[in-house]
Amino acid sequence: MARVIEAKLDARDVRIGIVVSRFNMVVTEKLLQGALDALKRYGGREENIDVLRVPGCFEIPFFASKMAFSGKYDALVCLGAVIRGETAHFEHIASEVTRGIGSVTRASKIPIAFGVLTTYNMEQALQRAGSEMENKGFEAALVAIEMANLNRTVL
Ligand code: INI
Repeated sequence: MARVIEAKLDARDVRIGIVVSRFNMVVTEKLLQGALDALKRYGGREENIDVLRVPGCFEIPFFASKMAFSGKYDALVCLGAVIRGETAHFEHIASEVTRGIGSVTRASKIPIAFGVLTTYNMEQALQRAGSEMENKGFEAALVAIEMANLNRTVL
């Protein structure tokens, strides 16, 4: 039989850092609420959860890096909303935050769940910031819990 390695969705003993951007706050606060709901639902304890707010998505990788290398967290959740404007600006922000978070998770070996929305308009963003599984913050927090536990296994 093949050995199957899976982790439980149990946040009781998991230290989570959340980096959330304030830009498009009407969306990102809902993502944050979703993430906190998921952590609570799966047993996460308030004293094990830190939330750090940054101005915009471009600033997320900087603090994600500091948190990831601090040794204080088992996993991070990055939350933000990049919404298309009139110019190509949003493409630069979207690619930089994605690339930045990817490099931080690989370099630090701390799992990071990517809860950054990239949408063409506010309506699409709000649709993805609803309740439970329709909330990308909720989904990202579940990924962080699973990855934190998986990271404690044999590998
Ligand atoms: N930041 C976002 O988080 N979302 C956006 O949609 C966005 N757009 O499109 O401009 C955005 N810009 C700000 C950026 O993240 C930085 O905060 C800013 O450039 C200062 O460094």
